Amino acid sequence: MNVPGPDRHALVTGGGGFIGSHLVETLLRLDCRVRVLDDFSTGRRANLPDDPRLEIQEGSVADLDAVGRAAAGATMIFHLAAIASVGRSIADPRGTHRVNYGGTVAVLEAARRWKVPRTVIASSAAVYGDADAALRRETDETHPLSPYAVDKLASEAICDFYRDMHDIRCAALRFFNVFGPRQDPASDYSGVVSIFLDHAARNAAPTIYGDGEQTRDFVHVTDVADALVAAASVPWMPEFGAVNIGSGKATSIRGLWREIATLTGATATPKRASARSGDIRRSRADISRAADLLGWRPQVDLAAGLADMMEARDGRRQTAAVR
Ligand code: UD2
Repeated sequence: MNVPGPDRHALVTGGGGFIGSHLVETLLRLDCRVRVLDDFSTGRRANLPDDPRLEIQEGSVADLDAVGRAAAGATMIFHLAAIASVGRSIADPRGTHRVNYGGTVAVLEAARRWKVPRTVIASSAAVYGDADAALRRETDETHPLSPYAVDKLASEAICDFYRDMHDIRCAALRFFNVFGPRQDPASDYSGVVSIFLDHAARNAAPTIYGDGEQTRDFVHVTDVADALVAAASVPWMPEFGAVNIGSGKATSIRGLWREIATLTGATATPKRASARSGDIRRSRADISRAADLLGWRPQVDLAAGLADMMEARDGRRQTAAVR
C-alpha cells in the first residue's frame, strides 16, 4: 500500500489551483510531505498553507527539466496542472496542447526516470462529449468536442502506453463538475456554482444559458481530493484505467439556482440567454467503478457543499469544513 504518511512524498502539479490546493491540504492532514509544481498562471500562492512539510517550486509542467527536478524522491505524483479552459483550447489549440498533453508526457517521463510507484492524472468528463445516454460509463464511446477534451483523452491514452510499455503505475480520474471553496467566479472557465453563489450573495440576477433544463453532476472538491488519494493508495490493479469521479446525481441548472436562491434568500430572477455553443445537455457519472476499484464514495452532497461555501464566503474562510 502506498498510503500517504510521514515517509511518503507527493508531487502535486498544479498544486496552487482550485483542486490541487485542496489535495495539498488533504495530503498534509495525512502527514505526507508535499512538493507543489505550479507556474501560478491561474493557481495562487495564497491557496497554499504555510507548512514546513510543503515545498513550492515555481515552474511549468510543460518544462521537462522542471518536472524532472520536482519529481525527484516522489513516491506518488498527482498531475493536476492544466489550462482548464475549453474556450481557450479552441482559441489556442497549440498553446493549450503544449501544456495539457505535453505536461502529461513530461510527468510520465519523470515517473519513469525516478521509478515513481504511482501516478494519478486528472482527466475530465469532457472526454464523453454530448452522448444521448443519461449515465456516463467508463466503457462508453468517447466524443471529445474541443482541443481540451482531445488532450485529456490523449493524456489517458499515453498513460495506457506508459503502463503497458514501461510498467508505470498510472491511473486517470475523469472529473465531472467539481465545486467548492476557492473556485474563482471571475475567470473565463469559472464553474456555474461559483458564478451563481457570487450573484446570489449580491442579490444580482445570474444568466441561465438555454432553457436551464440541462443537467450536470456536481462533485465536491474534498471528495475529489479523497478520490485522488485513494487512487494513489489502493493496491495496484492492472485493469486500472480511467475512473469517473462524480456524485452520481444529476442537477439541472435551473434547479441549482433554485437551491442557491433558497439557501441565500436571493430574490433576483435569472436572465435568459441562448444556449452556449457546444453545451452538453445531460451529464451524470456512473460511479460504480470508483466504488469497486477505489473503495470511494462521495461524502458531501450538493446542499451541504453549497451551505459550506456560503459560510466560507461570509467568514472569508478558504477551507472546506464539510468533512
Ligand atoms: C465543464 C467543465 C469544463 C469542461 C466541460 C466539458 C467546470 C467548471 N467546467 O464545463 O472544464 O470539462 O465540462 O464538457 O467543471 N451556465 C449558466 N450560467 C452561467 C454559467 C454556466 O447557465 O453563468 C450553464 C452552462 O451553460 C452549462 C452549465 O451551466 O450548461 C455548467 O456550466 P459550467 O461552465 O460550470 O461547466 P460545463 O459543464 O460547461
